[in-house]
Amino acid sequence: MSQFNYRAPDFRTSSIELGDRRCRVMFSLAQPRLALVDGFIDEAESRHLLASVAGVLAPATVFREQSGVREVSELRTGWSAKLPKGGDEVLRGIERRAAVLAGLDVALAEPVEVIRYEPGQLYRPHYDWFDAATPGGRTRIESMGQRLATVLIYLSDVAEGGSTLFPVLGLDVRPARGRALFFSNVDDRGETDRRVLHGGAPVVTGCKQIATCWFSSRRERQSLGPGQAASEV
Ligand code: PD2
Ligand code: ZN
Repeated sequence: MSQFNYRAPDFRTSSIELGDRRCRVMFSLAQPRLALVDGFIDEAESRHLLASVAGVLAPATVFREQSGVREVSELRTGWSAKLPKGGDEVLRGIERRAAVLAGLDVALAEPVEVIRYEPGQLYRPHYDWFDAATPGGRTRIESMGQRLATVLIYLSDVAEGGSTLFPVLGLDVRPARGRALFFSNVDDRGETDRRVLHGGAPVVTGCKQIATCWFSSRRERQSLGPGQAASEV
């Protein structure tokens, strides 16, 4: 039996309709499901996200799956801040578009995280999914669900370095402002996928700014309103 009943949209088309805009598919893979789309976010929206985190960026943290705590680590340097889910009209539009790209209900979107990398800063290869064999991973999955999908939105170009790398797939995605990279963290059987190991290469020159929208298998408890049932896939 599948762990999760999720299969991402088919990207074998030259463009994809995301509700309020049609984006060009630059590149896609069927296995694992992955797509790079152009024109996902416009300049005003990028500037809005960056302005929303100005002054509140803090050193980025990683989730330690053994202990279940988040901490600063050399595995992930750079600066980050989370934006309140559905915090304003621009953010709601971006969350809705990311949900259509992922083929998931927007209620499953986690708060968008904006990340800034300066020269030398990086995110070492990792999985976005949580490991159910670890105590912290198991607790996370039980409370908030498993990470089913990731949408990385590039808010800036980078002069040199800063690619998103997939060592198992042999992919190197150059950041380009306005593009979004989607990938599924589970395979067609709904099992966590080891092929989507990925990281952010060190920035060499310039500054890399991205926004990450992860989708969980269970909507967050705190986002449930009165009388709303928890939805799960
Ligand atoms: O900044 C990146 O390219 C990157 C790479 C891997 C971001 C993430 N993972 C992430 O935010 O999960
Ligand atoms: Zn990641």
